[in-house]
Amino acid sequence: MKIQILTIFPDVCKSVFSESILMRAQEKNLASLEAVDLRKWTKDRHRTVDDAPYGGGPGMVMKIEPIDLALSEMRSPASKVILLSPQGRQFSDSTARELARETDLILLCGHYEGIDQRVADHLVDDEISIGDYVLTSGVLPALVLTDAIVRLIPGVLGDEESAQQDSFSAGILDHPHYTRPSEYKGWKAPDVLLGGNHAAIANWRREAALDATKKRRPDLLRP
Ligand code: 9D3
Repeated sequence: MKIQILTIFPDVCKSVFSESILMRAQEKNLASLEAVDLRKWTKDRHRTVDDAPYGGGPGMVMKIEPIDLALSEMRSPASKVILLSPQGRQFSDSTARELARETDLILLCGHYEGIDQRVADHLVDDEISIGDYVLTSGVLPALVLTDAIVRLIPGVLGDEESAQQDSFSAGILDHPHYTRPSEYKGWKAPDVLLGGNHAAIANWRREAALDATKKRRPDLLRP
């Protein structure tokens, strides 16, 4: 799986790519992660990627030309190009699973007030948002997609972690977790977890997960 993030903030991506599970996935050759600087395809002295909006109004709009040149050079026949934008369909666990089946993703990040509409209309295959809140750019959403997708690639997580993965996508919240000490400032871990009765522990976890879901995310129980 190759993921390229096209952005004016490549260093933000590089720092995320170089830690923890994303780093490990690259070392194991399970993922190739690349941060690509959009300014590479500018021709003027100021490396301009934006301009004032036609029709007037505040803010700046990203120009189509550097994006078109970049995508022409970056894309292969297998590439799927995704624009991160507040107007996109909302990202979810099922979108992550769908995208994890691709081999070549190009994630295009918007900055400023928006992107020339002709980019969405003619140059990309899909348009995705990560939720209804306003961020300053599409770079964090691109990293959110990358993180959610890469952890689904077989072999990226250890066996223990991937079992966890199943229970999370089962549409219910995880059960609470505890570790030593069994009592801290008078706050106790549940006794049942300290005994060795594995059937009782499994029952407690199932009930606790269901209780947490009913209380905090009842929407997950009736879809
Ligand atoms: C005034 C209208 N704004 C749209 C809600 C303009 C605007 C704000 C912020 C345009 C772009 C942005 C930057 N955000 C993204 O590019 C973005 C985003 C987001 O802000 N929230 C959730 N998902 C995403 S994906 C890309």
